[in-house]
Amino acid sequence: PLPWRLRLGHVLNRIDLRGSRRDPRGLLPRAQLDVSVAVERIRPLVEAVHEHGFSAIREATEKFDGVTLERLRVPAEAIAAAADVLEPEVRAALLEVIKRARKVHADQRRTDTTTQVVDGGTVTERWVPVRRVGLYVPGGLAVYPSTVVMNVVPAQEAGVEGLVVTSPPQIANNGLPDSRVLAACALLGVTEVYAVGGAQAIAMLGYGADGVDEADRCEPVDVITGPGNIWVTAAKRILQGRVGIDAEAGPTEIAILADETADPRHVAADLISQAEHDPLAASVLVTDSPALADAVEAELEIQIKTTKHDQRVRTALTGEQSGVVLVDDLEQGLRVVDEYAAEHLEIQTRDAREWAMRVRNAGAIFVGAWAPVSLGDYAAGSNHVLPTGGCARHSSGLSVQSFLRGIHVVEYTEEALRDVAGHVVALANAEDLPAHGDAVKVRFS
Ligand code: HSO
Ligand code: ZN
Repeated sequence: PLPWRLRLGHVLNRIDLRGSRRDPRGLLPRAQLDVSVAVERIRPLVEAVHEHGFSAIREATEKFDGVTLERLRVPAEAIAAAADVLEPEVRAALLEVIKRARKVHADQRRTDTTTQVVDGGTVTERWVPVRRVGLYVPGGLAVYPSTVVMNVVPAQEAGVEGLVVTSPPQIANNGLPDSRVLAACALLGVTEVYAVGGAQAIAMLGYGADGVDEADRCEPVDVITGPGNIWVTAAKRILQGRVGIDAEAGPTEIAILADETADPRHVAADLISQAEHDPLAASVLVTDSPALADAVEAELEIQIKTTKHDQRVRTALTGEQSGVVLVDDLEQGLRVVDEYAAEHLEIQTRDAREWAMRVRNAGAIFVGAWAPVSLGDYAAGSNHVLPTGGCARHSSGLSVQSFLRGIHVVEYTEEALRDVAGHVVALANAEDLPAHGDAVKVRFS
């Protein structure tokens, strides 16, 4: 371990960047997750599903989920029944969060624009939804009806006609996906649901698969979205190109930029909240206040004692991917959080909004004391499928845009083409592609 990385009896690693003008790159805590190794390990399974369909899916499901699949597709009655047994307070909560998410995502819809390039020449950009989308909803350490909402709502608002959800079968639910996941599908009007998880689910979505009969067939999709474990991510990487995929989702992350005005109880609770997802989850505090760092440490010790998933939380917080980064001032803090490019970034500082507006790299930003990440996980109206592992430097979270393609429609009159013909010919010749120029000239000879 390097000298500036100290544990000192704390829960979190300490990384002291004070007095250092060094580029923070490489000094920040982050798990190294090698998807490429998983890609090679999972490729035979993906190929088996491509070749053998149902029998390969069935075999993998037996092995990984301990469930013998009778059919791929969840019967309509089972989806309806799940909605019937849903606890009233969970139903009310889901309905409210669906409403909020719809409001935000409806505003992301794009209108076609026509640009008059020259007299007689226009380019229209048509925004067209993809035809069919597969949404993966993970099982594993937790089940995620909220993720159903976050995937389905933007796809629906984009105008996608074919929406498929797939989620691992649960032994506890008679080999069907989690009952609350099914209930969320019912509330959203999704009727095509498959009881398949893991890499085999991604392969099924990508290649399509025959089930036990005509009604059990899964047609291939055009886009696959949704988080999953490393095998799911690896399978998505294999299928990419044949289908579109969203940004790769690794273990969840929270970074908090805080000064001495932050409430250590809030900061500690928020760090714990995302650590609860996964022993590999990352919780990072960036602060210019050593006093706050100490107070947060003290709070973590108190709060970990009573949190339900204390094992997981402690493993995540003490892991090398988590830590406190001490900085000289918030300007340096801003450079650090930009370099880190967190999936979730909270700003708990004086003038939080101004700092938030200066951040370049983050999946989503939560401003001030009253916007914890958990609000965004469920009920802010924002999306919680967000880029992790630094992908926020180049990618955005799930949105209506994830399900649209912009198609340029080019319309030129004879005169408008004649006017520009010389330029086309000149460039065609410069690229030694004279037939390109000929295709214009032939129209005027
Ligand atoms: N924090 C997770 C989303 C989630 N949290 C679902 C609770 N349920 C990744 O953004
Ligand atoms: Zn969460």
